[in-house]
Amino acid sequence: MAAVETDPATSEQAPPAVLVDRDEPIATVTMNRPGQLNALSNELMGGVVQAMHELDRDRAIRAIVLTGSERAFAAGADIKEMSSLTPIEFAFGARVEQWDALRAVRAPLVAAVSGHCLGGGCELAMICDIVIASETASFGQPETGVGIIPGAGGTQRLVRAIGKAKAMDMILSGRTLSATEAERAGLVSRVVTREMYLREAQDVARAVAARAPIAQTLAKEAVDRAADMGLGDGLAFERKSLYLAFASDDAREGLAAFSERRRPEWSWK
Ligand code: CO8
Repeated sequence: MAAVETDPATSEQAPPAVLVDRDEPIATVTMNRPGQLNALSNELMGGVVQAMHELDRDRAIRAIVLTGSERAFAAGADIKEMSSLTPIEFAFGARVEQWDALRAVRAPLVAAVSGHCLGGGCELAMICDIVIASETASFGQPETGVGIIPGAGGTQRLVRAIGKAKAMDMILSGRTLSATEAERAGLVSRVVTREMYLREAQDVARAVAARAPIAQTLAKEAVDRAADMGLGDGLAFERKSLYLAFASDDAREGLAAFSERRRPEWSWK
């Protein structure tokens, strides 16, 4: 498992904040501050972004799993680090760019969530395309309890995922959702046992990676656009994306392979 290079000034003795394990065609990115429940420090977020972008540019990698530890996917932004920021440093520092950079990742992202998934941790899971949860996972947006509000999509993506009533309850009362509740509400794709959550997420990533990569990228973009567009514009965008997929060599290959009863070979063209 490779460690993402971090600032030598801060990481000489500290273990790497992010680990990357390649097992083509998938890779697993592990947040590695277990003692701090994977609180999202600048270094940790920087490591996640760097790893995601390197993997996203690598055509041998077709899906990425993002995970933490069994006790915590991530317990939110690093409160101790954040408390020393000035508002201007907050607004114009790396943090905002890091979140925008994750949104731009085109490869399918599968979150493997166990334990605490709070604040920025829950927002990170929501940026992923598929969320696999351990039965121990617990989802929350507790930011108002420390005097701030969700700032990486919690007031927007959560409402779209589970609706206003439940989102307001989580954000204003600090209520957490169990994995089963989160699945029922639409925040989580699948719930499995504590022993299986990472393996299940990697199996899902392999299934995603086996399908036509251009079609997967276009499908991901179209689904993401659903949140930004009215139905008419969304349907028009979907149709254009279908035509683009249809123009690919991989579409010819996939359609021929079905008729010829063989496994398709994707060329990414
Ligand atoms: N930040 C920093 N350190 C943390 C965090 C955190 N979010 N969460 C846990 N830790 C640390 C603790 O300080 C403790 O460290 P130490 O042992 O050195 O004191 C260690 O992790 C273990 O934590 P606890 O002892 O508290 O463990 P418990 O099992 O007792 O409690 C909880 C677990 C309930 C998860 C508790 O740690 C907790 O409430 N954590 C904070 C949760 C929270 O409020 N999260 C929201 C943070 S704000 C946010 O995410 C805003 C995102 C905005 C992004 C904007 C981008 C532009």
